[in-house]
Amino acid sequence: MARRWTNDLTHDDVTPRPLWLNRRQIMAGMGGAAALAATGAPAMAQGLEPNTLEQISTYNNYYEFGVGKEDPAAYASALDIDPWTIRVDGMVDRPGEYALADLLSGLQSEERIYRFRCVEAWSMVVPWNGVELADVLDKIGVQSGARYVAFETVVQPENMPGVRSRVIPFPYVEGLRLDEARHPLTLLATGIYGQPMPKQNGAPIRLVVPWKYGFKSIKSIVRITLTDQQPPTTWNRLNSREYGFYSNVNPEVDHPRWSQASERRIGGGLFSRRQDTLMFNGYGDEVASLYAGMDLRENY
Ligand SMILES: Nc1nc2c(c(=O)[nH]1)N[C@H]1C(S)=C(S)[C@@H](COP(=O)(O)O)O[C@H]1N2
Ligand SMILES: [Mo]
Repeated sequence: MARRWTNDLTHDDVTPRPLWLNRRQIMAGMGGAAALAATGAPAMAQGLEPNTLEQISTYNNYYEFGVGKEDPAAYASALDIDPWTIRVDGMVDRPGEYALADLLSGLQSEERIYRFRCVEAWSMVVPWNGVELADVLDKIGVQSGARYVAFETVVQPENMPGVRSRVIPFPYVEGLRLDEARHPLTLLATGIYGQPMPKQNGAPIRLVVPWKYGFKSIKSIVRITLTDQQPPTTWNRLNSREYGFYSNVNPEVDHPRWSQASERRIGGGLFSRRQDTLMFNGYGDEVASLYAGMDLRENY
């Protein structure tokens, strides 16, 4: 079993009770926009209050269904997820076509409340359910020369309007260095709020790498490949100057077209202040050592 990571965000602790009370009391004592502006800021600055399932499943990026934030919720119901098979290949001891249930059988399911930061500078907090990717890697048996894990999303042209109109090249592909993939924070998520993953969020199984920009968290995975070469990734292929392989959340390295120093919290309300973006999205204590000695500006 992988080394377990102890969640710092739980349903009881995400927003410390005194903060909640304080915010409510302040809200009660003030009116309208001024109250929201004044009180939204300190509570939201914590960045730890989970978004609602409604918010998480109606504002999405899933280009296979279109480029609009509302397209996935509108069209993803057509995604065919039963049966679901994942092809495991490359430098592994036990390659093959795995039924999803077989790949996950015997693995410990976890709930993880993570910050989620899109490269477009919006963010949410999502309570995921899933397994540690490390446990899946142990199950398939990573061979000694492997250094990277590559992932691929399903392509169902008949069900995916964005694929039919070729808004970007498909299949969507992503990858992690093996030590990133093995990190206990890295999940293969199968649900949100204890419910099966909504199709628009990447049913039936998607990656979640909370210290990286959201596009690394590839949806609806049908292939996992172990390799000794850094694998191509969709956004890096499209624009390597704007989207690097690592794409760690970093408020000090701006996107060429916008600042990454702050973010808009989805559901924060019309008058809420933008919140500061945290180094490694707030997971620096856990993951900074993975990048020791690396120039994070070069390796964006
Ligand atoms: N296959 C696939 N995976 C994808 C994307 C996509 O377009 N296609 N978008 C990425 C981007 S840019 C983000 S921000 C997240 C959004 O995940 P969410 O809709 O669950 O919030 O999914 C990522 N994974
Ligand atoms: Mo994103």
